[in-house]
Amino acid sequence: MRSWPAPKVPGLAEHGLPPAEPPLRLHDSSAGALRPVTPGPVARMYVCGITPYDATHLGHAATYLAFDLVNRVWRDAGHEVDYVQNTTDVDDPLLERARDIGEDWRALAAREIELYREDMTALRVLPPREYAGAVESIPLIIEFIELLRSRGAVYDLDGDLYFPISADQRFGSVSGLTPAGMLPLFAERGGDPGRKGKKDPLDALLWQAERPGEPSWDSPFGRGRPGWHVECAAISVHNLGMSFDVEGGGSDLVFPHHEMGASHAEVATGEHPHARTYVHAGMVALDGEKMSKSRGNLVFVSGLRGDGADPMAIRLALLAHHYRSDWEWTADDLTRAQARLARWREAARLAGGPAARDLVADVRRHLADDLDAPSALAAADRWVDHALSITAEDREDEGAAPDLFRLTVDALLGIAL
Ligand code: 5CA
Ligand code: ZN
Repeated sequence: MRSWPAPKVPGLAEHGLPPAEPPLRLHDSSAGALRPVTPGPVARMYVCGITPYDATHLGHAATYLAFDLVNRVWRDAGHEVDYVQNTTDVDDPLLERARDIGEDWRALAAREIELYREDMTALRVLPPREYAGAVESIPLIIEFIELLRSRGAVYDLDGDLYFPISADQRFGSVSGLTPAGMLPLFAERGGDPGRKGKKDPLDALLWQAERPGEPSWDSPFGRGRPGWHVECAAISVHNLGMSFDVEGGGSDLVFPHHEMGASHAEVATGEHPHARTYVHAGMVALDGEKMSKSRGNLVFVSGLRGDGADPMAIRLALLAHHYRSDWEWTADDLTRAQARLARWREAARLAGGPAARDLVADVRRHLADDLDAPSALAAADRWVDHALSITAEDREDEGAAPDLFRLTVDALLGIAL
């Protein structure tokens, strides 16, 4: 599926700066600790994309910005980045919404994906190399289920196919949860623990037999459509292989989605691990509740843009919160970001300014420390405060510094001034 246009990323090394250091460390959900990520020349990342039944809200945007920082830090360190993202363009909530509003589910998905592309472009998020829709991936998902079947890891329940978690000795290693901790989350997040006839309540649906009035595709196991977890397992392994560097998404995906995906992928390929690091962004809330399409308490990126907000201010507002924290959006977030953006622009327009080499090192150091964007923004604020406080004469001593400031916040933070 078509991705979106890439913003230019200036190379800091081309401007005579030393290579990036230190290496990136990220919080790995499976280890429950910070771990260095150590990619080869090509860093590989899979991030779970939207279910396109409603527009991109600020929670989605915050999550995609976190992984955009990973992408930028890796590029700055000289890696090529192979980034893959999916979009869940057939799923229960999408079909339900399409029915509710009397629109064809394909038209609804296409419209929302287009709006998402526009939002990502406006926020200057680097596009994935492969933007994979679930529908267009059905042949490779079927192949993947066949692979699981050849390993004896599929059983039939009234025409639906299930994955027995007993096939995976490592099941639970991504989330670190006990079965008692898993069950309520499984029920809450699309699972069917109560279905009669399952071997284990936590077994995951791989293929759902055709239901009247719902879309379905031919397969060796009859007409139907794939389950959710197997889509991301198949798309990630097909495009990136096993042991890719980072699998990412919001913290609501740790269990069951990333646990099941890893389990499917490891049993299907006989290799371990699915991803070397599992990275999860915190949840953005509004009015005390997690922002979610099903709750309807949403602030949309497109809504703010429509009201005239500068996308760079939206980006700064989101980056002002650490990606792993759960936080609540308020109108103040945008007001503060607009003021910050105005000051940064003012400093970037000055002829001359204080040396910015230390700033580059500070921003790199903060981002390498589990993407500490709030501290990186504070370091840029200090440079700006100083630039705006010194005399024109002093500024002239350092002719090229505002350019370096501008390049740094562009390359590493994605902020175009
Ligand atoms: N299509 C699936 C992933 S395969 C999905 O979860 N779609 S989604 O539209 O519900 O969410 C898209 C991404 O945004 C996911 O990574 C999800 O974890 C993240 N996300 C959803 N709600 C929030 C929120 N309130 N705050 C932060 N991130 C969120
Ligand atoms: Zn996913």
